[in-house]
Amino acid sequence: MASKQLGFLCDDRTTCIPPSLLCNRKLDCSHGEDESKAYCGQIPSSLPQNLIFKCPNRKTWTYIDKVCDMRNDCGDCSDESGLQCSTCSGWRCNTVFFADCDCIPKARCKDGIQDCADWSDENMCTED
Ligand SMILES: [Ca+2]
Ligand SMILES: [Ca+2]
Repeated sequence: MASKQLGFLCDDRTTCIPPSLLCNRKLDCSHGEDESKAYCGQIPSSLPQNLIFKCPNRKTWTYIDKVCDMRNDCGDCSDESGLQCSTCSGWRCNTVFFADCDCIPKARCKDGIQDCADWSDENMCTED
């Protein structure tokens, strides 16, 4: 996980939950304030604005802990772009699945399934 982690502090002032657990329909704070109307009534504007990432395409948004997690949450990979994410902890290539951006998890190297347009995930990438 990235180092700049911000979270949501529950009312007990001890439990800090990852932003993406806010309004996920599961009670993660002991009193359920992470699912309260105050935060979840008008998503995303009711959410704490420092915990969300507005996609540059202005069409959608995601939680800040979903930025640079190797998954395409903005739909156009803008949450995974090299501008956002300086490092790729997996393997970087042009991917063939749109759900992936240009960085795939190392676990998908040499797994017998093509992830990169040039097959480099199966030919060159090593899982370590
Ligand atoms: Ca929750
Ligand atoms: Ca993402």
